[in-house]
Amino acid sequence: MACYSNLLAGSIPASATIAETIFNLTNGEPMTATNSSKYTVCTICDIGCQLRAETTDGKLSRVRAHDHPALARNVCYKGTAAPEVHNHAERLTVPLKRVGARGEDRWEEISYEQAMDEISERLKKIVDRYGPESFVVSTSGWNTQATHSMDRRFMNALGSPNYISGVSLCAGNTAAVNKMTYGWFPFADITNSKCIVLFGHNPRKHSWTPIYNMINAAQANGAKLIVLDPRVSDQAEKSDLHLRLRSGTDAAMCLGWLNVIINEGLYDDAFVRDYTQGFEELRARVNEYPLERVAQITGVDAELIAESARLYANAECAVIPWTPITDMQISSTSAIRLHSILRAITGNLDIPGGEVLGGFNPSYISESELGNHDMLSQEQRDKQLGSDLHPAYTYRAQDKLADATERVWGQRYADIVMGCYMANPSSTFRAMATEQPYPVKAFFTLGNNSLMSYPNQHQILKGLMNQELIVAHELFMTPTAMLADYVLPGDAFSERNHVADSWSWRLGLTVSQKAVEPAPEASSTFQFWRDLAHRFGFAELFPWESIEDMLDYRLTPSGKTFEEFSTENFMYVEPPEYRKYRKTGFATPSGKVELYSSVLDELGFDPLPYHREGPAVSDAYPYRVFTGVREDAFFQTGQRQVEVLRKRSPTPKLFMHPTDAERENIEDNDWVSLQTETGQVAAKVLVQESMKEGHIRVPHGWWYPEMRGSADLAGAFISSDAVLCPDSPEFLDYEQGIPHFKGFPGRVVKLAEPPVGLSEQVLAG
Ligand SMILES: Nc1nc2c(c(=O)[nH]1)N[C@H]1C(S)=C(S)[C@@H](COP(=O)(O)OP(=O)(O)OC[C@H]3O[C@@H](n4cnc5c(=O)[nH]c(N)nc54)[C@H](O)[C@@H]3O)O[C@H]1N2
Ligand SMILES: Nc1nc2c(c(=O)[nH]1)N[C@H]1C(S)=C(S)[C@@H](COP(=O)(O)OP(=O)(O)OC[C@H]3O[C@@H](n4cnc5c(=O)[nH]c(N)nc54)[C@H](O)[C@@H]3O)O[C@H]1N2
Ligand code: SF4
Ligand SMILES: [Mo]
Repeated sequence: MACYSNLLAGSIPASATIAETIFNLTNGEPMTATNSSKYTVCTICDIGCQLRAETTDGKLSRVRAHDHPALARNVCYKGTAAPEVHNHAERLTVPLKRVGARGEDRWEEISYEQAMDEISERLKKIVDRYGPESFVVSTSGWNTQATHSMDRRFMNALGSPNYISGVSLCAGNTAAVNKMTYGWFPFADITNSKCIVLFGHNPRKHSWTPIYNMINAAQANGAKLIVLDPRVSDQAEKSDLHLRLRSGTDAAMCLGWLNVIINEGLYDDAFVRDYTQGFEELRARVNEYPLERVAQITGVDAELIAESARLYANAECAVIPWTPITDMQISSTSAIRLHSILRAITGNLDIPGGEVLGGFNPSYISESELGNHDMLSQEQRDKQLGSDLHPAYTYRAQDKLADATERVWGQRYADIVMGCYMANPSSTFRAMATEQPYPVKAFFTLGNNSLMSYPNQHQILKGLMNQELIVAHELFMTPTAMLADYVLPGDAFSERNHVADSWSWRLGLTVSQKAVEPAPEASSTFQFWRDLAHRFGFAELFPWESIEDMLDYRLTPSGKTFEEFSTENFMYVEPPEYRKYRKTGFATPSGKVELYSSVLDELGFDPLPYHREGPAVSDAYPYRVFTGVREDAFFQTGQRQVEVLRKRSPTPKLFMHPTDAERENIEDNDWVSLQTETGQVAAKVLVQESMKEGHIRVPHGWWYPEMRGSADLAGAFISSDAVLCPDSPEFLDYEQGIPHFKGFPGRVVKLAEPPVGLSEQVLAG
């Protein structure tokens, strides 16, 4: 069973025998879906469980767990709430055109055709006047899934390099940085691993459920669990070793581990000799981080650091699964590189129970290929915002990997998790606000609540207010959509066909079948880009009439149409192949694992990883604040209007340690204002022993849909973490320009009264 859940959740099983068994199970086995029950990939969160969707009278009526026993536990209560989300009374169904001032939230209803004609005319004028680089697209792509890189294809045909995404704070930027070390972004084979290391990452029953199930399965098979988290998180509670490091010190911790592993000779000698470059330089760097220094930086006992490093390095096979915690801190590039280096020198790359380098799926045309990145000229690439200062995930850095990517993976572009050729969001919003280094005047946001999903919300607002055209493609009227000129209603996952390939991260194709019809004037993001492209004269590049045509095209290498594919398989998994690098080398300029990064070196950055301390706490701002600790009831900024979910979590909560609360004279349930140099937000306090002293957690993504009409942008500035997070240079990681969300200085002030206008439900929550 463990192996099934592993494979079917998208990873690769340990033995070919098991793989083949499941391969045979899932291929050629007729599906049992009927007209009233379809296999559908849930996109309420971004882990993509395949579920069953049932319909009644043309409406989604029930979503339940998979009928395949191996998948039956991959479901959470957000997924089963899909009917409440998709049939919600506030779902957008008709295109809206702004009639009031920007942000005033007054609209007229228009047809899809009129909206597309007007959007296209207005965008053409902006591009004629300011150049194609004045056009920005922001999307996370998880939820709109049917984009298929059509956004990049359109932008590249037009000549705009300015694509930004929430994945710049998630797996997208991790993918880009991983490529610098070994040319791909691996997916951890957790289930078959003997040691799992979670740097903050905290999957639970209702948060990234398949990963939670994989960890449980591995632990049941005797795997050890090491958790590094300032808090006693759910995963920390069931760990073998818990290291309560100070937030924002993950890179230092990894350097400490490497110090132990290298100096005690716990690395894989032969692998290091044959497949890496820069080991001696790495050794010298690591020796700058003796355990006493690391203990001082991280606040963790030196002996515990050593013990955990040994446990990891001595395990027969071990994984450090992707974590967003190192995506969002000041030493992000170094921390991500350090994870890669640890995986490599301990011999865990591309082995069963280790970190699998999947490569492109040979049965499916990749988004990287569909993006048509070659169409974008060098002149336009050079204008990509932020690439001058922070190039790591921009074309400027990633193009240096193109030859190697082609040599090993057969294609020049590997846009894994859509995160490898992005502009820098902070630079982009600054350009939108200030028109420096050039004017940016059109902003399209699709399936992304941009206002609240990057740092420095005040600057984002300024940038949005300075636009001549904003288009939002959404299921609901969000604070970002309220700032738009046009709001287009999107279809939801139960309303479209799709084949999910996990954005080239994992080797597996998962069918998602349309169960119900979308509203007549709603569109998929595929349709949106296709229809816009046709109005721009790019019809030849967008020859598909429908998503199904596009899926037929993408499935060409499999020899099947979408219809055939989706009736024959609910899932298709490539048979595993390990240690492919023995034949091909790694997709880096040297062909080796680059412990010393030639790409960073060429770009003028430190080619070796290091720890950089974030801005220090002070008397004025005495706490280390981190954002996050995902809430079970919601995905990111979403679902606050869905009653069945909202009642599980009605109110934003700020966590404090009892000692800190006592010092501040604050009690459980008090309303407080959390303040930084950039802004302030309000939340209710939850005093928790499990918090680390001196640390404060602010939740992500809170706004109040119920305040629409009574508060500006439905209360988007009352409790949103993005208001607090600065993006001035001292808060940005050098190489990527990633903001420091894990340990920025802040203070707490008790409020005499809660913020005005909050509902009874929020006040009581
Ligand atoms: N300040 C701050 N910013 C962050 C983070 C943070 O912790 N703090 N976290 C970062 C991380 S880890 C991530 S993954 C990103 C996530 O960023 P996003 O993926 O943008 O996440 P959401 O906030 O859920 O916004 C998604 C929006 O898409 C809409 N939507 C859902 N399904 C569909 C659909 O099928 N079609 C269309 N058109 N719209 C749809 C939802 O209504 C919602 O408003 O944010 C990042 N940004
Ligand atoms: N229900 C639900 N599930 C979700 C999501 C959701 O919104 N809701 N979002 C999904 C997405 S897009 C993502 S990216 C993931 C994120 O989910 P996780 O990876 O679990 O991240 P968080 O829950 O934000 O934080 C996890 C832990 O990091 C710890 N932490 C804080 N600062 C630091 C630090 O500096 N170092 C270390 N080592 N630990 C630190 C916190 O104490 C917390 O326990 O969850 C996914 N799953
Ligand atoms: S974990 Fe829950 S919300 Fe996420 S994809 Fe699975 S069922 Fe959907
Ligand atoms: Mo994320």
